[in-house]
Amino acid sequence: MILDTISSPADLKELGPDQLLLLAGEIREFIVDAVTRTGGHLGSNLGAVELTLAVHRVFDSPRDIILWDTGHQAYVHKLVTGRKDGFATLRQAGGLSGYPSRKESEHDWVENSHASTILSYAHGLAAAVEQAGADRRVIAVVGDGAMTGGMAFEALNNLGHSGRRVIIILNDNGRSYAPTVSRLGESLTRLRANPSYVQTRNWMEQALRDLPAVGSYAQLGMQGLRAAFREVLEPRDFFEDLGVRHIGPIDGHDIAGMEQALRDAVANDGPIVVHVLTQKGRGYGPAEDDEIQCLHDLKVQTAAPGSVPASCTEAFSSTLLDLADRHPQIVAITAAMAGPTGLLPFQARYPDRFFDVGIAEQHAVTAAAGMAMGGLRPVVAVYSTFFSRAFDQANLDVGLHGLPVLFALDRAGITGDDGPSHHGVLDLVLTLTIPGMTIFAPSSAEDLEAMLRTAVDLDGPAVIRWPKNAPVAPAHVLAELTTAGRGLDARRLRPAAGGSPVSGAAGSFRSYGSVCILAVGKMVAAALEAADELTAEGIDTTVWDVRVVKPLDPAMLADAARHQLVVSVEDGLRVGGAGSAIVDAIAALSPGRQAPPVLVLGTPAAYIPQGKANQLLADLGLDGPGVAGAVRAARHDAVLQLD
Ligand SMILES: Cc1ncc(C[n+]2csc(CCOP(=O)(O)OP(=O)(O)O)c2C)c(N)n1
Repeated sequence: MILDTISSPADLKELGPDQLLLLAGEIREFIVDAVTRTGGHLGSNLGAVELTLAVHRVFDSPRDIILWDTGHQAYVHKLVTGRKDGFATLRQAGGLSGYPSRKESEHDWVENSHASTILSYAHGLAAAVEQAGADRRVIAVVGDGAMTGGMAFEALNNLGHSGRRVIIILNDNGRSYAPTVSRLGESLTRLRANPSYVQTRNWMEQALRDLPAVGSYAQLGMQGLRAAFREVLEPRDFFEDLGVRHIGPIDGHDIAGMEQALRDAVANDGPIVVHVLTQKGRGYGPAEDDEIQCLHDLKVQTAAPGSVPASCTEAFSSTLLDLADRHPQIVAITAAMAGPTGLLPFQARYPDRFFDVGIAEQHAVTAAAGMAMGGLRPVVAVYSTFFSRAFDQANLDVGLHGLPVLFALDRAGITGDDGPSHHGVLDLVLTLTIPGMTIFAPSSAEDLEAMLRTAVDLDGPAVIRWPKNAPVAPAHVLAELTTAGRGLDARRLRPAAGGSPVSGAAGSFRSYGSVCILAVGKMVAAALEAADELTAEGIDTTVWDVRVVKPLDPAMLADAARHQLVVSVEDGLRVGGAGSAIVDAIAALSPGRQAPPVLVLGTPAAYIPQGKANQLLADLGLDGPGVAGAVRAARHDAVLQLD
């Protein structure tokens, strides 16, 4: 296998065209095999094989700086920079990252995964290279999907203005997760659909080059001719208008052609876009046949026993559709993630009430504010991790106006394989600071449904945040859900509603047994497990499903305050999250009286690595045994203080 002989980019430079062709095939086979085992971004990497080989043959990494937007398409880059053996551990705990990673390789510059940032990094690095007077190129590979993000446009504008020497490779496959939402993309698609275009264009360019250039008038004339030609055949050149040169489009699976274009680009003194057309999922039948997503990513079943994978997304999807049937004002907004957020059925039934805004979370939120001002009821469906991007918009554009925008945050909490930048641990902290925000955290898919029905009738902004894999609701909770919604109430699970105090003198302060656990969302399952352990040890334990993090249910707070120790547990940042709000609320409940201590359990202010979500939660002490252990230790201290 040629692939076995490649341990660094230098090895690629020795290969002839036939060997490169064979190598591209081997790489595809290797990636399909590896990703089928571990899960990961399949379609994007299969489309970027030749592109990556060409880049590494023309440039000299790491002296030349090669950057990848989003970073999900960098598997081939990893393979040719000496990391082939690590692919068995791709996205596993302690294994190869699914994105570029500085600690893995000197060829990786950016720890990424959030889209549309790379042109800004490139601008910064090019400025530093320039100041150092170094002879290094900066190359940024960006997809047409990532090009729809605001930061990409901001950076392009700045690059065009500053004239920094950055080679931008626009990897245009017409897709992000779904077909890319962009007029720029549409005109590119028109070009792609015309097979004779590239040929005609090359022929014209050659003819223009062959014209004898006599003096500056002839040169000017040639430029004019070129411009006129472009007007006829190409879309209005957006990039050139910004001051960024644009060459292409060229065939992104033709290594030699790409190499030539990249060498031409090196000669350019300023920012330049080399526009390449690629086919997402290329060379793998199932990906090529997946018309919408081209197997953008591949999932491997990771749900823990007793949980229902993606059941929350499905509950959101079907309930929203049901609500939309009855409320014509409901509209749904996604930032390029209609499939993963469960909005495809909504899009199919209500195409006019569905908005895919591109990878543009900030724009999505302020657009939702505008829609709400106009009388619509927007539901913004994004992953928790991407919501952070739009905090300012949620706070000032939605919150300050008190607008009824509903944020539906999927993949909240510890997510797992995608690593530090994908964990949804900030949403509670962020949304808790927005005045007037109602915050729901369902502990089951069934409760998510009930909450969604409540939330769409609220007057102001609201958020519902849920994990990828939610536990199945306990039978008695299920029965309750089918009979009545709970509005904004919390739910006491142990002792069950209507049950009597566990121990202590009725009516007195702290009369309800020793420990009260207030659990948020998915953490309800861990709290119940901990309560089983503690009760078996003779520690009376009350458990509440908080359900609504803001406003907190006064009945739950009053009940909690009667215990010796209150414990809050959430799968989000400990500092400033639901637990902090509970500490404040319990202290405010009993002015003048000694409030019970509150033990706040949550994730640390740290970049949490990749791994299986449940294992990571256990490592953080956020599973049943972890919560029980923390309660034992804290109760010991509390009892010492209180007795
Ligand atoms: C800010 C942000 N929002 C959403 C995503 C989820 N996401 C990951 S890859 C991707 C599509 C990227 O499309 P493109 O840049 O065209 O690359 P391709 O996979 O098509 O090569 C999206 C939306 C993200 N990574 N970052």
